[in-house]
Amino acid sequence: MLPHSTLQTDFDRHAFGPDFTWGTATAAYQIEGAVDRDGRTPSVWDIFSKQKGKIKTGETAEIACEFYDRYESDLLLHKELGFNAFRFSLSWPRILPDGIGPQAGGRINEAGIAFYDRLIDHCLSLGITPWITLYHWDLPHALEQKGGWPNRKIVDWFAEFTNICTLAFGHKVKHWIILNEPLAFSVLGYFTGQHAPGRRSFRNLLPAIHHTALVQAEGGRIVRQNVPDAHVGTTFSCSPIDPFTPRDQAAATRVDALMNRLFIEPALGLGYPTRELPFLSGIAKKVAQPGDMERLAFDFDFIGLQHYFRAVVEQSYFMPYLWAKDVSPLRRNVQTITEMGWEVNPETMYRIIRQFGQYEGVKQIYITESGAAFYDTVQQGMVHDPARVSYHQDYLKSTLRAKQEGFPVAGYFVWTFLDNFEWAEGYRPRFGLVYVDFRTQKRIIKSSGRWFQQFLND
Ligand code: GCO
Repeated sequence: MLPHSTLQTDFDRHAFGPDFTWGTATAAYQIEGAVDRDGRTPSVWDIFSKQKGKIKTGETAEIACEFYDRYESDLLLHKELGFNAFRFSLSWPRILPDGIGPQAGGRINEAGIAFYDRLIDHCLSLGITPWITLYHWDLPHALEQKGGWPNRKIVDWFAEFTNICTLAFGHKVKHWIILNEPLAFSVLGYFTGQHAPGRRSFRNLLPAIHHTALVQAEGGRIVRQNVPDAHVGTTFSCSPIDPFTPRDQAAATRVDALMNRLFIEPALGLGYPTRELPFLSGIAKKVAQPGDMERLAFDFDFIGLQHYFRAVVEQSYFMPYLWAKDVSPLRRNVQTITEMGWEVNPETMYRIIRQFGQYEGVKQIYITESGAAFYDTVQQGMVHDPARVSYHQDYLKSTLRAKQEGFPVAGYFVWTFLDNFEWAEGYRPRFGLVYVDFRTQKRIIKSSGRWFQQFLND
């Protein structure tokens, strides 16, 4: 039971309307484990996380939450919390161990298909609607060896993967998300090297961006063709960008173009934001093939916004191409920060919905991720996380404000269900509503999970 005071909000679930989707979001690599079981081959993250110094804690996701074996009991827990939707991703190397599909000479791993089939059936039997993300960063290593995202062939590789997945699951799953945060895997994976595959060169950046944007639209077209009643969208990481001082306005505009506009604008038929980021004109000059610019557009049914923090930037001559850098919350004396060092500022949820909701082509918005990492500890068998309870209450309130002003917000997915492998940060930052003891795999519902349980069952 929670103390009554922490339960108080001046809104209830009904304020969001009867059709609002309440879900949690996860990703295959962060929870499944079983990385070498039943025919799965390594992804770029398996290779990257074993390289010295890439993961801050030196950990890997070989075991993670053992969701591959525990999905049945875990989903029962999910049901108990009251969420009606579960967002998960398909591990490409579990389904296509060679990366490529049969058309290109590769194999389909039936055991991989069977796992997701069981998972989907289990969701459906519990009355939980499955939402599939096709790509949440675990590129098959076999494809990285062929050049990965900078190789134009990725457009065909992804098309075949999408084709196979939609034909296998499209009769049961109607909600499809093409990509998870394209900016993160293209820029962090191929330019800054902080994420897998850890490549760092400007030469790779433009092709990685362009192929990602093409795949985003092509993937949408394939889903719509194979699953005629599909509800198809894609996700974007996003944050309002504020200038540190009035002099930094131009820097903020450039960072906004990179962080918020780079992938949605081509999808909406607006092209890349080359005016603010002239280096992107290299795409049309050197990377794109004839007809590509039209192929970047796709009429998505919805967009997914993944919003966590506010960003403040200043001008900087040391950061090539962008000429701007982040001003950390610590430097700004912001007290409310998470374990990730991110500023908690609920107002920005409203602002980012408004920013994306103003595009004419955006029909529907889901918050496909929002959440906070804190340093959780178990005390007398319980995990009290009042800061996370407040985070979700406040971010939900801000979401509601945007909805009440008429922005078409249709759902909220908490990042995340279970504490899990937080990419280059390892297991230290815990985002879950459910605590995982990674030594014993024991699960404990945190007070934030209990708060949602009461809120959703009200
Ligand atoms: C991302 C991913 C998630 C993260 C989450 C917290 O946005 O990076 O979608 O996999 O774990 O955002 O950082």
